[in-house]
Amino acid sequence: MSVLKYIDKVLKQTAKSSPGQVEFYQAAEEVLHSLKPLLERETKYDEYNILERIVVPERTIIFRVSWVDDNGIIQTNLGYRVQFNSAIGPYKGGLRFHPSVNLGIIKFLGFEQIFKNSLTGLNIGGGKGGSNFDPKGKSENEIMRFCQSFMVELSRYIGERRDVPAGDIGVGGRELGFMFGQYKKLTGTFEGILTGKGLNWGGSLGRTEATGFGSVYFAEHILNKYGDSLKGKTCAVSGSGNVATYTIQKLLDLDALPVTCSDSQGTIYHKSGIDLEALKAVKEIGRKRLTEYVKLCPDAEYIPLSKYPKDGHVCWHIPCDCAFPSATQNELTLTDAKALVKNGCKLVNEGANMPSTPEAIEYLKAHKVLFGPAKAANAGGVATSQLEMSQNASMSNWSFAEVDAKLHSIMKNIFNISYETAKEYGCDGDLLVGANIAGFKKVADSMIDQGSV
Ligand code: NDP
Ligand code: 2IT
Repeated sequence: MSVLKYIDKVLKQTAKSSPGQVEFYQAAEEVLHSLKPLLERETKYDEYNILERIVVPERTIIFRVSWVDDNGIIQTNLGYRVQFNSAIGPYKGGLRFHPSVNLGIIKFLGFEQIFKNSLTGLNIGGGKGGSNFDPKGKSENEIMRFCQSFMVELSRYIGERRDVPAGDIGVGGRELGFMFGQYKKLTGTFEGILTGKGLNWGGSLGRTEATGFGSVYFAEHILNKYGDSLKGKTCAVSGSGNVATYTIQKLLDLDALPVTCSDSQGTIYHKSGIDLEALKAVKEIGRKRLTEYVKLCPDAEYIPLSKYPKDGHVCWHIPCDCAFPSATQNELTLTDAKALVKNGCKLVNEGANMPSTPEAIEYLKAHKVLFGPAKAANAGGVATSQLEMSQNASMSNWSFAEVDAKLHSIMKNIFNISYETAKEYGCDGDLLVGANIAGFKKVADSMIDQGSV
């Protein structure tokens, strides 16, 4: 069977067995198509039915989460944990709490996580979980009760050598604390079953900053390869959560000029540069909307959703040299890619998971915009989670400088392996293909070694 026929056969089976899971199908289609140069050279993946196996999670857990709101009413949400692939290590990946969460979204994230985790060079398998619970507008006590209820079920399936969840959209230090406390109460043990923990109770210095910092280190490696750097570059950033905030912080450290950030209601355009302290005061500390930012920085502009271009995100229509989508999936569309190209953007570096649509990626590629694919560019977060696991296992605490140095070296390795693999397979400069092939090979070869499991 030709390679294309093999890929199409598996994608057809995937569509049939995962009806309506559009984000998962999108992720699978991208990965499988990008493996073409590898599959043309190596027939073993076909012989061992690796593609058929790798698109199916090893285990999918869906559970009810009932919790009591502040009015004494019992509310019900759905909880998920998809344990996708454990060929190279225990399942590892975040938990997302957002009303849009469904099985297809968790499967897309878990599937991406397999290859991302492999790229870090560390021994971590791929998993993801979450809930359609909406933390917005909930009191602290409601969030605590939800997290406790969620952990009652999740606790049956996790373990420091089994499955180690972390944060993602809507899940940060506060939520992880409530979940960790509940796990401890349920089991009577103090174990590193989550990462992103507080510094007083087993967390690692540098984990909070890691995804954003790592994303910027990755972007800097790309630019350096082409004889350029971030210094002096105007940068558009979307999102204003964990990844966006620390992307902005590192861009400022490197003398770049981040001029935007956004939340689900609107975008800030601050031409003289985002004020990091104001952003943290509003979002990280205050947990408020970005409309508050302009009260602290009156020279900044707030652009509400109603003024966004049709099918687009206004962030990408503001002239920039480099774009850092750091909010959510499919937030950078073809319309946006066209605006970026028109305004002379040189680099798109994906801090979020799958933020660019396939059409946008194709357009950026055709117009020679440098591209840092999500699996590589945002892998610094999960890599630092593994550093947290290492510290927990050895009962030690590393300094911020030590963790940051390791993060630097991991991001450099991820860039090198993505770049070199692309070259080896005749796709010079295509980091997306390079990252997908490099991430896949290690997992697929391990699956072959481990037999028909
Ligand atoms: P946060 O919850 O801290 O922040 C998310 C940000 O994105 C918020 O500004 C939020 O706005 C915005 N956002 C979320 N959903 C939507 C949506 N549907 N439409 C528009 N805006 C939206 O999450 P993180 O910063 O942790 O995660 C951001 C991205 O990075 C996600 O794709 C995540 O999967 C990815 N990622 C995260 C890692 C981590 O370590 N945290 C590691 C690797 C990737 P609002 O507050 O209005 O909802
Ligand atoms: O998408 C991701 O890589 C994360 N949300 C972080 C996962 C982790 O285990 O730190």
